[in-house]
Amino acid sequence: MGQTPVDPTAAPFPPLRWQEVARRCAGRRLGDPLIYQAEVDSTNAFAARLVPDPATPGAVVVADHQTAGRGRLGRRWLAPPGAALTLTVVLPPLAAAWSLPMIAGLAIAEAAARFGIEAGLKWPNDALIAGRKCAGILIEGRVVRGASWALIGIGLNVRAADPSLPSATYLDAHALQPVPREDLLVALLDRLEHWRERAGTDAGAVHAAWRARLITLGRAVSVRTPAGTLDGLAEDVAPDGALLLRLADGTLRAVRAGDVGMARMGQPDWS
Ligand code: BT5
Repeated sequence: MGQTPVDPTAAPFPPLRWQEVARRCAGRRLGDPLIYQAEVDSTNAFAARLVPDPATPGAVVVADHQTAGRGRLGRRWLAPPGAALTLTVVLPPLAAAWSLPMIAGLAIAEAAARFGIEAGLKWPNDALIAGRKCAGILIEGRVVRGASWALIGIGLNVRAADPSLPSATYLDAHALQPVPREDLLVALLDRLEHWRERAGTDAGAVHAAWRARLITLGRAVSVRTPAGTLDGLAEDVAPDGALLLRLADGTLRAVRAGDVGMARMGQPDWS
């Protein structure tokens, strides 16, 4: 299915019917309370300001528009107003913080699957459809009285992607009919809750499910790390999520942070 460029003169996308989402999440572990903002700087920044008051585990901040949406390493997250799901889930201190990107990635892929869309995961924090990025995850922490609260930020393109991002895609471009953002958000929180509980009882199962969805594995990659770029074969992922990279000299290197470029026609593409 082709992608249609965003027409700036077209009617704006309708706001999220957040009251409906709040009603459907009432009494659940995630999404009660659901805090809606029509416009905010960044849902992660807003959520950080909320912790610890109210220190509500499972609180979700969702916005229709971010004026300063954040990616990793100072990068930006861009989305036309009302076109994406942009949210942050506030979780209490967790022992296995390394499982958070896994949980979030699995939740994105499984929520998309409920609408017949197959999304793969790119190490460490992207979701892709047909090779293009449809979602990103930003995990941040907020330390309060020695305890580190987790902020799971998710941006998922639904109606459109920002026209300045040629390698981005959005769910509706791959769906037979428009994906209702309300249903998608409820599905996303449901899958997050499922995998978060699983992480507490069977971390190995979370790792295995995440690993099975990683499209990065088995490919020749270039990984930009804080210490420089590494080329090699993305062989596997360690239990803590580190990428295990087989270098040309045969050694196996565990990479904990970086951006993966996958070779496309001989040129690494980091987008
Ligand atoms: C990420 O960073 O992909 C994490 C994005 C997390 C966004 C959510 S939205 C809700 C919450 N509140 C926030 O403020 N942030 C989180 P990174 O791996 O650094 O990727 C950033 C790069 O992806 C940018 O430099 C662009 O190239 C590209 N990009 C930006 N917006 C995009 C979009 N909507 N779709 C696809 N690619 C995008």
